[in-house]
Amino acid sequence: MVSPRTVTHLTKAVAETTMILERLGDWAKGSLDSVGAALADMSTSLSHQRHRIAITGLQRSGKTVFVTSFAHALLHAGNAPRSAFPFFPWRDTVRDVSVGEIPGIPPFPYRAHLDELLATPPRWPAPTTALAGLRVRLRHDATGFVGRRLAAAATLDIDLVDYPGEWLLDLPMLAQSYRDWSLQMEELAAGGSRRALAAPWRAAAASLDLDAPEDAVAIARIAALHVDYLRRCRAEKNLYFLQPGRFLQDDAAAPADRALPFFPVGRIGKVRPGSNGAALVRRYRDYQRIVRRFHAQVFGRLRRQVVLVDLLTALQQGHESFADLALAMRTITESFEHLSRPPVRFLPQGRVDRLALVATKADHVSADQMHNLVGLLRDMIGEPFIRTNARSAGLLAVAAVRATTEAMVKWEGRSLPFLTGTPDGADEPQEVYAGIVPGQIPDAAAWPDLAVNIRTFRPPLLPAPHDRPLPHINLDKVLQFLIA
Ligand SMILES: Nc1nc2c(ncn2[C@@H]2O[C@H](COP(=O)(O)OP(=O)(O)O)[C@@H](O)[C@H]2O)c(=O)[nH]1
Ligand SMILES: [Mg+2]
Repeated sequence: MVSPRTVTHLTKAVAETTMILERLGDWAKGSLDSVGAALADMSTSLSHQRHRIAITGLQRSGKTVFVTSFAHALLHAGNAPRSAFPFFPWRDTVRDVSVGEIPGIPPFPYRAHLDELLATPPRWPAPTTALAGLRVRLRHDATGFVGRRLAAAATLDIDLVDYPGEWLLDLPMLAQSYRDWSLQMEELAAGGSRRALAAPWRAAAASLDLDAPEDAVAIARIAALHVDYLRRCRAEKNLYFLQPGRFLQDDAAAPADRALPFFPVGRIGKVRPGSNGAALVRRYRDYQRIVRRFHAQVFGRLRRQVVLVDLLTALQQGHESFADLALAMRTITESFEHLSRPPVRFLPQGRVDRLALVATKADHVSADQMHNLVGLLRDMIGEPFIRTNARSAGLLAVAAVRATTEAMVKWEGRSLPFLTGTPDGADEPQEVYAGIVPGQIPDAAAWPDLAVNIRTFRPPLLPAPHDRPLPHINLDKVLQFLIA
């Protein structure tokens, strides 16, 4: 006979074990290996097809807003007037559309983000840094010969996966030794506004005895100064080329993919076992292993990718910020080139079928500036890259959520396209002239004369529930490029 007390006891033990297992599951979920396993599953059939689209870009480039608006548009485009989302090839056949999770991938909180955009007053979604995904499932009417052959449920999944572009920024580290990487970082830290911000960690690193026995506390202290430097470069100077990217957003990684911190020391030579120098080299190699895992498990498995770039903010910040963004974007596009021709022997060969390069927040300028905005993006990415990838790479200017409207206003005898929107921090809509976007990267001397005036706006006030695509610019063209 089992006593009731034993039963209670056992039930409790089972419940606790289940909880621990669930927690372990959460812990593993989202690690690069488990995401890789989930992405590897591309099982489809004649009546069930799937497009998987990755959305990436540096922090604040607009990924969360893009995925939210894109998913919302897919949900509602079928019933909305054609003008709300002109390219939507399933308009006439779609029966129902739903949003769900991608098994094995941390869920993208679509509902919460949409609620923020549709709140009164509306808010931009809270910043996020982790990899997340969602599945939009479209079911089609089985009409016509093909439809009948495909049985009742012809299903199309459009999987959207949002991952940090900072992870791409780290890829060149795979081809660099700790010493080469350190020398490059020190050179970068010696110029421009980085110089002053770098002084504390550089002084501390200079006094570290590389041959002394490993002192984890001393290394942690200098590493903290170095991360502080990276943070300030981004927050205070709007710089973008910041490595190691993961140190700026450690919360984005599952515990399995977290690395012990390190920092550059270019004077490193032959290291003595058990020394500070050996610890730095070891930590760098461990970090490389995580980057390689990201490459093999995530990056290399995503055949259709969208890279978002917030050119306009960098343009407004000025020459140094823009040049740094250009450096970061070249690095990111190179990683796509290297996917098919790996520069390092141990990287598996991958392939991107389609790559959309998107200048975001296009509603910050007037429509007549779109052409220049795309020109600027083209100049930044580099003509050789675009030529060699011409079939698969496309350039677009997009606003995932359009926060402004446009009207011609007479000003000093001229008629100019003004934007109307509620600037951040203001309560009432205002008219703003955003000026002229240069069609290519301006020469150093031309920067002071740039006639561009980029403001940030609150999201548009929209009635909720909103059963049609949110106002946007060219969002449907991204879909067209990726699937047509
Ligand atoms: N006007 C406008 N602002 C946008 C748009 N997309 C993003 N933003 C702004 O850029 C910020 C960062 O966007 P978010 O999607 O969170 O970037 P993420 O870090 O790449 O996910 C938002 O909080 C908005 O202020 C857009 O389409 N139009
Ligand atoms: Mg985000």
